[in-house]
Parts: sequence; C-alpha cells; structure tokens
Amino acid sequence: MNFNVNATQEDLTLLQTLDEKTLLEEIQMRYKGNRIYTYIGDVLLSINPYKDISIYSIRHQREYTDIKIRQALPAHVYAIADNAYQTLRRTRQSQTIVINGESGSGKTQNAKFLTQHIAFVSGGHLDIDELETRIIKANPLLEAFGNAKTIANDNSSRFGKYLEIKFDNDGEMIGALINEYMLEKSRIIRCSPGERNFHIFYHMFAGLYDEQLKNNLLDQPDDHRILHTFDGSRVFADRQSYIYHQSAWDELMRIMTTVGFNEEQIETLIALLAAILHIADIEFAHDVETDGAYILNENCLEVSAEFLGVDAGDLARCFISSSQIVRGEEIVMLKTVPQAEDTRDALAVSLYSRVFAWIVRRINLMLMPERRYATGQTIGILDMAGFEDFNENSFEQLCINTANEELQFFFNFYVFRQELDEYSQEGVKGKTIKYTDNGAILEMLLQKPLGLFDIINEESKIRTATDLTLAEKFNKYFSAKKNIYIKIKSKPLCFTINHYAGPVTYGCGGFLEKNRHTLSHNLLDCLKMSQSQIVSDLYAAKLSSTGSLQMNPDAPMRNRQSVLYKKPPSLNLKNNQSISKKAGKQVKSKMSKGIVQTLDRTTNSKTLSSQFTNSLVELASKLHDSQPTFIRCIKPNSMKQSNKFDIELVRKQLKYTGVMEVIRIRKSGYPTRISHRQFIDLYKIIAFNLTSKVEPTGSNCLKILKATNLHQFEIGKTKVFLKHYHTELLVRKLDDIGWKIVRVQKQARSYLA
Ligand code: AOV
Ligand code: MG
Repeated sequence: MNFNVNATQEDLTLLQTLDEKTLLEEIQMRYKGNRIYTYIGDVLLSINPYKDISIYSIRHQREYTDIKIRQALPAHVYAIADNAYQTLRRTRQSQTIVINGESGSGKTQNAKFLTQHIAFVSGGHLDIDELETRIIKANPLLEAFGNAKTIANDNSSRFGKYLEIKFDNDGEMIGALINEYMLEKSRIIRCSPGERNFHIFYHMFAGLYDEQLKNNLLDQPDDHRILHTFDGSRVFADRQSYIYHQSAWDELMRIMTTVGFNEEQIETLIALLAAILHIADIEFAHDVETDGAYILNENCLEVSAEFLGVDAGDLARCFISSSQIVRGEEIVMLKTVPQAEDTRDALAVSLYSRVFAWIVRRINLMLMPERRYATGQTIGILDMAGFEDFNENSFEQLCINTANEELQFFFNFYVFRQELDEYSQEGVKGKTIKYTDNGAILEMLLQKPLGLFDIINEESKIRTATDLTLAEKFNKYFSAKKNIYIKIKSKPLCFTINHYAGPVTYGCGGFLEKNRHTLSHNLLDCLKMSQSQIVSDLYAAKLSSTGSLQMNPDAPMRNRQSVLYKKPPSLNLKNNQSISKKAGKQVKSKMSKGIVQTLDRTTNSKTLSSQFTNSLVELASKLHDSQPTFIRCIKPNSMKQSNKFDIELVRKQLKYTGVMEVIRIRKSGYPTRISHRQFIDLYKIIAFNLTSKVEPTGSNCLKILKATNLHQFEIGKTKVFLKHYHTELLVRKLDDIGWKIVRVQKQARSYLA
C-alpha cells in the first residue's frame, strides 16, 4: 500500500468513494501515520494509539484555538473542545461532549484532553490557575478510587463521570461539578481472574510509611482476602510494580493536598480503607452448639469494630443474626455461614461506595462556583464505562452495557432521527438514511412494568425468589423477542442479549443478591451510633434516588474527634474467640422463646437496579437539555498494543457505531439547525446595518448567507439548515467585519483627535 498520510482526508465526508473498504483503508493509513483523529463532519473519530504521540502541548492548544490556522492542521480533539466553547460563547447554550466506545478505546484520555483544553481557552480570572489545576487534578484522584485493572484496560473506569464546567457571562470558567454514576462497587469483594481491585489499595500499600502501615494494622497486600491474586502470585510481583504504585501514591498525596484535603482527612481515609480490608478478612464457621454462624478470627472483628468506632459485640451480632420487629416484638434468628458472609461483604461494599461518594462530594465543594457568577451555561463531558463482553458477564456488565445502549440511542436520536424528522417538518428535502435503531432493546431492558430491570426489582422483593426463578421469568417474558433475546437451553441461568455492539451472554447467578445490596437495620443502626464522626455521618446521610450521598461533605471532620485518626487500634486483642459465640448463644436463647423465622429487615428500598435506572433518566435529561457533540472512540486491537491495527476488530466497531451512516448523513445532511430569529441575531451584521431592525424571515437569512458566499444550505419554514463547515465560514466573515469595524472606529477616533 502506498503510504502517504498527507493524502488522506481529515474529514471523511470528503471521501469520493464511500464503501467499507475505502473507509477502513483510509483510517488504517492515518493510524499508521499517527493521525489518530479524523472528523466526520462535526463528529470526531478517535483511535487509541496505545503510545505517546506528541500532539498534546500548550503549543498545539494555541494552534487549535485559532480557527484560521486550525483548518490546515490535522483533526484533533482540541478542535472539538474549542468548538464547543466557541458555540457556547456565541449561542449561550450549554454544550455536552459525549464520548463513546468500547472499554479501552481511549474515552477517559480524550475526556482529559477536552477538560485541559476547555480550561486553557476559558481561563481569565485571577485565581483561575488554581481552579484549573483543581479541575484537572481531580481526575487522577477520582481514577485512584474509581478505576481498576480489567482484562480490557489496565486503567478501566469503573464508574461513569459527567463533568460540568461552569461559565460566567464573559465565558470565563468559574467552577465545575462532577456527577458520578454507577460505581461498580461489587469489585471491592469480587473481581474476575486477571483483574484487580481499585487502584487505591495497591498505591496505599506501596506508598504508606511503615509507621502508618503499623497504625492501621497493615503489612502486605497479600495478607488480605480481597487483594489476593487469582493465580496466587504476589501482588507486587516485582520491584518495578512496587515502585510504580509508590510513586502513584506520592503523586496522589500531592494532589489531595492541592485539591484541598487536610492531613486529618487523609489519615481518616486511609483508616477507612484499612477498615474495609479488615472487615473483608472476617471468616465464619458453623457453630454446632447454636446451629448458626460464628466468627473464626475474632481479632479481625475487634480490629474492624475499633476502626468503625462500634462495639465488637454489637458488630458480631449484626454479622451472625438478623432481627425484625413484629407487632412490637423483636424476632431474631441466626444466620447461616453464607448469609453471614453476605452481610460482611455488603458492609465492605457499602463502606467503599460511601467513601467514594464522600470524596466526590469533597471535590465538588472545592470546585463549586460562587453563587453570584451562576449563569447556567455549562460544557459537560460525559465519560462512562465502555461496552464490555468478558468470558463471564454478570449484573455489572448488564448495567454498563445498558448505559451504553442508552448513549447509542441518544446518538441515533440526535444524529439521525431528530435530523430526519426536522427536515420533513420544515419542508426540507433531506435524503432518507437507514440506521440501526436500538430502541427495541432499550425498551426490553428499561420499560416499566415488565422490563428486564423491573423484573429484577420485583423478584428481589419476593422472599422465595432465586436466581433460577428470575432466569425463568426472563425467558417467559422475552423469549419471543427473537432478534434481541436468546434463551440458552443448556444453561438455565444464562441468557444472551443482542446488543447494538454485538451479542453478550450473561449469567444471572447472584443477580438478586447484588441488586438488593442492602444493609440490615441492625447494622445501619450500629454504624449510625459509631463513635467515629465520619462513620456515623456517612451512614446518617441519605441516599438520593440515584444512590449518591446527600450530606454536607464538610461535616465529618468537625465537632467530635475522629476515633479513626486519633486512636489507632491496639494490638492487644483478647484471643479467646468468645465475642461472636457468646452473641450467638444470646440470640439462640431469645429464639428459643417461641420465635419465628424471618428475613432480614432492610431499610433502604433503593435497590441497585432502581438507582441505576434513575441515574440513566437523570443523565438522559441532562443530555437532552444541551447541544451535544460526539466523539466515537475505536480500539485498534485487543492486546493493548501500539502499531497494531486489527482490521476485523475495527470493522466491527465502525459497523455497530454506524460510522458509515454518519458519513452519509453528514455528507448529505445539515447538522446545524438554527431558528431564523437566532440566525439573524448572530449574523445580522454580515448583511445589514448594526442598528437596523431586521425581521426574522427566511429571505433576510438568505441575504446573510449570500453575502457570506455560502452554498448548499437550506432554508426551512422556521429554521436555517447548515453544513457543519458553514458556521466556521460565517464566524470568519464576522471576524473580518469585526476587524473592519474596529479599523473604521480607530480611524474615526484619530480624525476626532
Ligand atoms: P476507556 O476510558 O475508553 O476505557 P482509556 O482512555 O482508559 O480507555 O484508555 C486506555 C489506555 O489506552 C490508556 O490508559 C492509555 O494507556 C492508552 N491511551 C488511550 N488514549 C491515548 C492517547 N490519546 N495517547 C496515548 N495513549 C492513549 V473503560 O474506562 O475501560 O471503557 O471502562
Ligand atoms: Mg475510561
């Protein structure tokens, strides 16, 4: 193949021949020449280079802010950021940049470059440097707690992030808000072979001083159940990985200080992370005397209790028994070993998710703009966990893939459906373009009643329901949907969904337990009473409908001293294994007084699936309220390697993201649609006197378009329809006129002088 990257197109809508082969060749050639970005009109295609390419620097940022220079430069994510910002300035309408793509395709990296560039162009305030640094530094902090190594990506986002950057009326950045969605919290207790827990734990072990480790009763990561590797190898397999995590921790400490965490808060965080490790290490066995569970390693129980600031006996009772008040009487029962283990895991998971939410709240507090600047003008950057298909897929993958379906639907809606609908309403002859609509899949997943998530929720309320009865319900309701849902006869717990990005087989073992994820009343009461200010505050806080914490992020550190920080647990533990057995006997004696068996009382009816569906609704409404731009990220190979272009893999992604159709609609369509009124307001000066009153009619719009020498636009009944490059030409024309006006004014002033 002839190799001349300069002969390739920066914008795929300019391709003469439009077929899959040409498209793939073009992209492959560009990839070889490190041209990882390509425009499709106003959509950006991005391919992960898996290596550093020197296209991100202040020099590049400067070049891409100048629209005249930018036109001659290769396509770039900076241009997308710049465009969103300029559009916000011009129209005062909030913008969103939506980044999609499979896991490992480069979404999070692009989100960082976008943030960097928007901060760069919108700086201005005296203290902007500090704000800019905070916004940018919030990323590595969130990643340490919210990202983990998976099979698809060594730094995989295990939560969705919607960053809203806020502006004042002069277009200056004044603050930001991070919305976090759907942290994959179950990773705390369980991850698949070859994967790891959240980065923060490894950073912490490598980075803490010996004294700090000792204070938190920590030694080696390998000592803890939830950090064990699957193949039994050591966590820090070599010196290099140890040093890597150590420097990551040091960097994190610098960032936390920059972002505004004080020493006490950092120590408290470390203690909470240690508490999670100790809780997860508690082991249970069957007590023949009571026929319930008891705790084998009570030293772990005592350490956990001390870290949590609660009484060890109370905590033991929560682990091994449950209770319910019926007609004023407390009914108690002992748990089996698996039930006790579930309680332990639920506590570890809940503590981590609350810590994560607390960190996000604190960051937000530090990024919050002063009220007097508030304008409601924002640029949002959406970076969710990407589409996943592993050897085994569970509830977490179902949530992640459903969120991706929703984003694909939004993309289709905005790029195809809405555009085609508008043409017909406005009497514009647009070409008809076929695209793959995923509405039916989304409906099956999210409809109420009787969508898949709704069924999970309903089953979770039924005492006798099991994962098998759940799978049977799925089969009953969805088997008829042959193109979307496939029942697997040989594996009764499994089913396949034909997602927009391909078929994924899910196993529903554990679905109900994961969905319930609730802590018992007893445990919640116990935690709320904690002597540790932060623990009691974390658990006193309400959860919103989407599962985020509703608390004052400043509260935990005031008033009462934090037990966690001030008093590290002692090592002098009573080694007599009596606490949980004693508690068990007490419960047993209560039970013998005529007590019936009941399930755990649960407090919080917000199941995971209801939080999940609520956050999707919230997100969708944010997206629909702003003007979106899309970045489609493509993964060049599954080996995380540079210079490897797996044609089949890329072809598959181009196909399911509908890239070919996007090229077609961008070639023949009009992505910019703007009302006559707004068009006249923005560009009047091109064809009329600044002071004259111009009616918002099609013919007046036409005068402006002719004066700019534009072709291939359409004027509809109430709107002007433009090609994506038209806006740039109009802005340049405005720019030229602006200069002329300035020159005339200068001249006039010099005459007067
Ligand atoms: P993701 O966000 O799309 O996956 P990332 O943005 O984390 O993917 O990218 C994965 C890895 O690819 C990064 O850690 C980098 O090593 C590399 N990479 C991505 N983009 C670039 C770039 N522009 N230049 C250099 N290296 C890059 V996930 O979060 O798993 O869906 O849930
Ligand atoms: Mg990511």
